[in-house]
Amino acid sequence: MANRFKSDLTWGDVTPENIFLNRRAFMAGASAMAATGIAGPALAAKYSTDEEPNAWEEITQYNNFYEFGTGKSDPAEYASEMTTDPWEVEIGGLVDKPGTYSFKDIMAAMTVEERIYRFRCVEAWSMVIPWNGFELADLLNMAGIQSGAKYVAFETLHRPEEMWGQKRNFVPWPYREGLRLDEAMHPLTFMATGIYGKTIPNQNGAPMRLVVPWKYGFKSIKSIVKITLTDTQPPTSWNMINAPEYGFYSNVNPQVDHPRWSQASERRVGGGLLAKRIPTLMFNGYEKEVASLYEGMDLKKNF
Ligand SMILES: Nc1nc2c(c(=O)[nH]1)N[C@H]1C(S)=C(S)[C@@H](COP(=O)(O)O)O[C@H]1N2
Ligand SMILES: [Mo]
Repeated sequence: MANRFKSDLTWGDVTPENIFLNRRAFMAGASAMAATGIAGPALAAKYSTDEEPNAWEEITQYNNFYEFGTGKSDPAEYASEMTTDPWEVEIGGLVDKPGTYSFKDIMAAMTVEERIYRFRCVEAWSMVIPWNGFELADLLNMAGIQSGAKYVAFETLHRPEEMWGQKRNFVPWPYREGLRLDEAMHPLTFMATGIYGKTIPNQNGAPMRLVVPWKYGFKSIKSIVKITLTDTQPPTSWNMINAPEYGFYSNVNPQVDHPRWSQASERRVGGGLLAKRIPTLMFNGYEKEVASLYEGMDLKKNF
C-alpha cells in the first residue's frame, strides 16, 4: 500500500514494449495532437499509480453511459452515433469570463498530460486507466473563479436523436454532476480527452469528461457541454434518482456499504469472474492526497 503513489512511471513502463514504442512514435509525430497531446513524462509522474493499466479493449468495451443503454457493451455499440465535432462548452455562473468555448479553443489553451488512475465504480468493479487530459483547475482558472463560488455543476450533452437512451426517462436528463469547489480545484481532478495517447472514444465520454479518481465512477460525468459555478450545492443525477443510495459526495469508502451490497472489496475488470476480489481502499487509494478536504466531516452521514 505504501507504494501505491510511487510514481515515476508512465503506462509505457508497465505495458508491453511494442505499445510503448508505438506511443513514442506517435508522440514524435509532431502534429499538435489537439485532443491527446502529451506534455511529457515529467508532468505525468506525480499523480499516477504504478498498477498495471487495463487493456484498451477492456476500457473501451465495458462501460457505463446510460445515454446509450444500460448494458456494459451498449456504449461501445451505440456511442458512435454521437457527433462530437463541433463541440462547445458553456461555462457560466460565478466566473469572470462566462461564455461558450469551443472544444478546440479549450484544447489550445490547456497543457495535456497523462494520468494513470484507479477507477472504482459504485457497482464494485474497478479498472486502472491511463488518461490524457488536463487539470480541471486550469480550465476553471481560465474562466476566472469569482469569490462567491462554492460548487461546480456539470451537464452532459442532451441530444436524444443521437443518444437513444435519453428517450427513456429513468434518468432525469441531462445527466448532471457536481463537486464542491475545493474538490474541483484539487490537482487530482482531471478532465480527460484521451486514453493511451489516443483521442478518447465516444463511449468513454468524448470529447471531454471529468475524472475524479477518489470518488465512485458516476461522479465522473461524460461528454460535458456545460459547467456552472454556483454558491449552492447543485442537484446531481444519481442523487436525484435515489438519494438514500447515492450521496452528493460519493467518496470511495470501504467502511460505508451501499445499502444493497458491500463496498469493502472490488473486482478488477479483466481478472476474470473467478479472480480473487481485491480490497477497496479509502478514497480509492488517494487518501494521502484528499483526506484533508473532508477533515471534521462525518463520512457516514456525508456519504
Ligand atoms: N453522462 C454520463 N456520464 C457518466 C455515466 C452515464 O451514464 N452518463 N456513467 C457513470 C458511471 S456509473 C461510471 S462507472 C463511469 C464509467 O466510465 P467508463 O465507461 O469510461 O469506464 O462513467 C460515469 N459517467
Ligand atoms: Mo459506475
